[in-house]
Amino acid sequence: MTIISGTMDASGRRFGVVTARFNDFITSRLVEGAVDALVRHGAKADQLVQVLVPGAWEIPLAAKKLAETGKYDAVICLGCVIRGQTPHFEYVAGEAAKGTAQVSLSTGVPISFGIVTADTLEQAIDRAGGKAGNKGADAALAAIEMVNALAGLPR
Ligand code: INI
Repeated sequence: MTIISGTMDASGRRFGVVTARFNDFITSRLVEGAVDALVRHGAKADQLVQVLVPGAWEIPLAAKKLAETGKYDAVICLGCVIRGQTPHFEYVAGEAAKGTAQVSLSTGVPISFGIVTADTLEQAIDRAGGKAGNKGADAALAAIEMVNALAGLPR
């Protein structure tokens, strides 16, 4: 059986990062985690580009525009949606998830999902460098692996 899997080598690769400013105290930690993971795996910091958008709702469009430039091997989406008293959470988180998936499939560019969806602020903190790790770093690692896995597919 032939097994195709991606290495974790990010050298020579270019990544776009789309970051929501909403809940910036969480998303800035996700950016730190993502950049640290990319650079530790060989990406050059000066080859990274970050697009800031107002909130998670706006992430898919910015990811699509970045992916369509053809300049990036993958796009990493970072945001934080925290459940409130109204159904707003469901709309924002749902569309961010659906939209990023759609962008990946329609452009063929790997888009990783580093959008924390949490019931409480504490859960979000835990996932932004706290006891549950850093979802920005996880999303960066997923992007690296996908770029290399897709590069290994037969043409
Ligand atoms: N955007 C987020 O990124 N996180 C949230 O928790 C959030 N909440 O709770 O409202 C949020 N709302 C803003 C939304 O993403 C858009 O920026 C806004 O609706 C304007 O289009």
